[in-house]
Amino acid sequence: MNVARNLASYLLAQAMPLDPGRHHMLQSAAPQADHIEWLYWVIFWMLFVVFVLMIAAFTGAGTKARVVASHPLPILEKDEEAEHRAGWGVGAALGITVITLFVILVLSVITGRRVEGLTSKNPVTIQITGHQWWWEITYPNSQADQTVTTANEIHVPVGTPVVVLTNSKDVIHSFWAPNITGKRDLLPGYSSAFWFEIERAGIYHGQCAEFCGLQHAHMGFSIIAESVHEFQAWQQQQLKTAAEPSTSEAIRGREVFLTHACLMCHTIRGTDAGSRVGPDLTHVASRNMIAAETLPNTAGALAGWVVDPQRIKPGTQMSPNPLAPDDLQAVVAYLQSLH
Ligand code: HEC
Ligand SMILES: [Cu+2]
Repeated sequence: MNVARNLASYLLAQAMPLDPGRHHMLQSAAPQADHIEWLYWVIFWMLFVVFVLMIAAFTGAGTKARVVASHPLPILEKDEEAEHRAGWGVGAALGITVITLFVILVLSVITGRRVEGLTSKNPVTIQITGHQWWWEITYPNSQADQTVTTANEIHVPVGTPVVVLTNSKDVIHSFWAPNITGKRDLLPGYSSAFWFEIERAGIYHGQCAEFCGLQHAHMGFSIIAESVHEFQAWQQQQLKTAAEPSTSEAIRGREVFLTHACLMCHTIRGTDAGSRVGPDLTHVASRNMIAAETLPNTAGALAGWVVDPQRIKPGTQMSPNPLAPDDLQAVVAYLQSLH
């Protein structure tokens, strides 16, 4: 099986080079995705064999029963012997089909079990809350000031079980990072849990997999798997309150932020902004992307987003902010100082 699987993986990679870091079911980086990939290849080869047998049978039948147009149709005589054989043939084919489907069913159940199985030795716990159309990520702690809150970018340590608690603020979303594990629905008002563990460091892309409204396609996320050391450093940095702006422009930007609508929807810890309609911006500059993997986290993209998010993600909960150009520049400078 492994040879067949590797051969197929190899051929696929030749035909369609896989881009590490993007989402791909056939490039697993975690034991659970491994199990799912294994099931994929088992079913793939079973169906391949069925396909070849079917084509062979059709070809055989086609060559045998050719009717030549110029000849009159032969008068068929009832051939007891042949009918008997055909009956057995159909019966056998039916039996094999039922057995094959049953084997697939059993393998699916076994794979489901393997994916579920929880080995929680010193897990990291994260809470993922779905919003239209972004992901709120918290690392809960019994002490409120030790809780990290971020958006759309999930940092986890490599080789450590991660327990994920899920919930949704509005409609059903589905968390899907194909390199890591199967889909998990996030249901409003209903908490559930699953776990994963990543074997190889890297950035793995994920996507909402349950249609959740207009901007469903712009509801991506990424999982950043790093060494335990890097993860802890990241966590320590995220625990800090917002950096004090050091340039006069950034100081003015904070002023703009706190005197405009921004503070009605966003939190920046260490300032008066403490609302949770939108993502926590305390460390927004530490993220690679904004708006759920829709834009790179650059000055230009930030400015475009802040002025008119409705043009980038029509329907998003963030209202347009027609700021004067120098106010906009100042607010962007401030956001970029929030490491
Ligand atoms: C009515 C609520 C609301 C207001 C007002 C608002 N925002 Fe937002 N903001 C949101 C929501 C919701 C999102 C997430 C949108 C998404 O990703 O689909 C968001 C996203 C962002 C992001 C991207 C964060 C990330 O990590 O993806 C930035 C930056 C941002 N807002 C800055 C601002 C600034 C600056 C202002 C004020 C000029 C402001 N917002 C006003 C609701 C608001
Ligand atoms: Cu969705």
